[in-house]
Amino acid sequence: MLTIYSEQQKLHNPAREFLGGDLVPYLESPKRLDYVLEALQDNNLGRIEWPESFSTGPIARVHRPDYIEFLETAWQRWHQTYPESTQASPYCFPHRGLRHVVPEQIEGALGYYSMDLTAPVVEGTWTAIRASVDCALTAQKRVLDGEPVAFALCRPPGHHASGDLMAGYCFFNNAAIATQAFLDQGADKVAILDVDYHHGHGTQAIFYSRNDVLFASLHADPRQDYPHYLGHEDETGDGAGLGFNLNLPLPLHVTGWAEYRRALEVALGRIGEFEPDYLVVSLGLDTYERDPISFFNITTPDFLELGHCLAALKKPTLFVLEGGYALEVLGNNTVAVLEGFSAF
Ligand code: OKP
Ligand code: ZN
Repeated sequence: MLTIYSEQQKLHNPAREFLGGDLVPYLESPKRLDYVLEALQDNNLGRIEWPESFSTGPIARVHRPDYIEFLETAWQRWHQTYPESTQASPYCFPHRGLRHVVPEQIEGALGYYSMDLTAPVVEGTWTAIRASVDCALTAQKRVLDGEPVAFALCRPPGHHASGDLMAGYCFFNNAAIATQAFLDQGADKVAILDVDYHHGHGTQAIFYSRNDVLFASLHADPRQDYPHYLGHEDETGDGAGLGFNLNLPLPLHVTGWAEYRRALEVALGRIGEFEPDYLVVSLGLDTYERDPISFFNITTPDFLELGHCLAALKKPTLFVLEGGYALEVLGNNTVAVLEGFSAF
């Protein structure tokens, strides 16, 4: 399987994140890429190529121009205000009853463009998030040009980023940008299947009133885990998009492969019925039984099975990496899905 990867993605390297009331080492670390690369190479999964560089044009199809400009300049503005600081984080948000106007000052602007504290901006963030989008768009282009399947080895991930909000380690929504690129280049319908443990609420929000994109997601019940405020079963789409959003929230601790597989069949059935031209998979490996921040019980052999199930759709498929934080097995779990897909 063709993989697209850029080393520049490692430049986003925050030291810490806020978790459980403390600052802890940043879980979404550049090392994730090394583990996946190593496993791809050890298992001879196929060619690994660098991405082409794209302009911000395809990003602007999904994200607001002021949000893109904010991300480009945020580090420099923060650095002028706090020269000693190594990462920019908001501390204050335009919550209920407050004005939704972008403040002039950087901290206020950071809060305006952030849903939470888990997407800090550092010196290398802009370069890395552009490279991550480049990986997704290059892999998308290869699939459009006839490659039956490609893997975008993206980092930072993207599925929590909406049109103008960063959240959950995500800045630009790689999967959404690639999906929109398929549509802009002639596709009529694209299905996104999000198998990350966390609900891809950014992707959902981006396509919520559209019927040319079906968004289907299997994830931890938002009543029990992040992103907490979106991802419920009754969110089925809006306007023309009604019926084109499928959420399958699953309970923590008791969800193993048998339960997961049943929900997966529902999602695959709906995708089959939708008859998409392309399938985009938001591939999170944090459903893994020993993931440090997640509570499903999916094993490495289950991931192989997941790959098989996805291949049964028989659609040109773009895999985009999202989460997965059990570092030592992240590579093997990723390879399991991709091998399961190819072996079908
Ligand atoms: C990003 B991706 C819950 C902490 C949640 C943020 C998780 C972001 C996940 N106790 N922290 O979907 O893997
Ligand atoms: Zn996740």
